[in-house]
Amino acid sequence: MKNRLLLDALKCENSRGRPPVWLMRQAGRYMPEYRKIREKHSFLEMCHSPELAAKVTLLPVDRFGMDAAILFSDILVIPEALDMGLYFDEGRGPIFDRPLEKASDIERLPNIDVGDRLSFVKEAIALIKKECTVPLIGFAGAPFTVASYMIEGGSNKALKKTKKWMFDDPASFHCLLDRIAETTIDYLNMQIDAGVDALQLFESWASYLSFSHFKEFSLRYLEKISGSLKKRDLPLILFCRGSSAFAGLLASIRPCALSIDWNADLEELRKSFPPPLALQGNLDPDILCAPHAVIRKEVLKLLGAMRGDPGYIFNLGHGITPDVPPDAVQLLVDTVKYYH
Ligand code: 1CP
Repeated sequence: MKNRLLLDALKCENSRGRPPVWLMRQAGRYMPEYRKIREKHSFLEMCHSPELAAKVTLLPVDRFGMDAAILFSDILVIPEALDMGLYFDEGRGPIFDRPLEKASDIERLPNIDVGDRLSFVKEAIALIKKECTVPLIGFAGAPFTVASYMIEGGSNKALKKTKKWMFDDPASFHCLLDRIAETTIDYLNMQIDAGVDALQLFESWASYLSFSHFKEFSLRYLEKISGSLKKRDLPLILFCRGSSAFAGLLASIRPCALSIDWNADLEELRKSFPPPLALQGNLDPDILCAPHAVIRKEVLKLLGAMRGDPGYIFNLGHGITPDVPPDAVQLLVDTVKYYH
């Protein structure tokens, strides 16, 4: 691996004068090269094919010069492996044929050998590691977020069924979170064995939880997962929508890094969370649809605020959206890379 900037920043030991840069969802629909492959294959076919997943993982690194690669896959391959019947509808996003509707449905989830059911991920990582000159980030969804898809039956921006279950029957809701956490631990340990250099957990829908419910239904499982990874020194990044509100709680379980949403003043937040905690974020992804002068100004503003910070990783506050023009991404990356 030639470029170790991300790994240095994760240890809060980056003294290169500029932070590493990568973007959540960097391997996705905003790239014409991605859309070209996608014309011939469904999204799940791409996830299931180690060759295609490896190729797509490397697309943004090769085109834009990112300092890290993130495995091309999805948080929903875990419920797919648990026989939930996942498919992607072009208009509606992910859909499960057999959503969980009641506590007894949890018993229906099979005990799986992750290394066997998700071997395509292992193979993709091996292929990527052969070619990649930057650190490879593996990932999984956090239990609350994954459970919400399994209960809602797909993408739903209200989470009414999930929260109803959580409040009506917290005991069985915990059973489900625990089942997902156990499978996720096996899955992340498989990714570690296959050679990833860092891991990120996505608790994308944490912002639906109150402070105390976040502690009970999210944090507890993030802690369980982070304490069960077989390589204790492998850097773990925690991403949450709502991470600025939950930063103190997240830091209390001692991850390597927090990925912060764009609502926070990162420079201010840094004062409460000094190294050795690394911080990642937090540009508003919609800025990438603004005129170039605005993008440059906002990127420079964030770089200035975090200047000289040995544990800062430049990223967005959430994933890049499909409407972002590729030249905006190049401008962002170049502005970070030529900053001094
Ligand atoms: O149609 C297409 O081509 C598929 C679009 C797509 C892509 C490119 C989906 C469907 N997932 C992905 C890749 C993906 N998903 C990655 C790959 C690595 C990268 O480039 O970052 C990662 C890390 C994810 C993670 C993911 N999937 C999350 C957590 C991150 C986040 O943004 O909060 C979530 C919530 C999903 C679910 C998902 N996958 C895809 C869709 C459309 C959705 C639903 C999103 C929603 O409910 O709004």
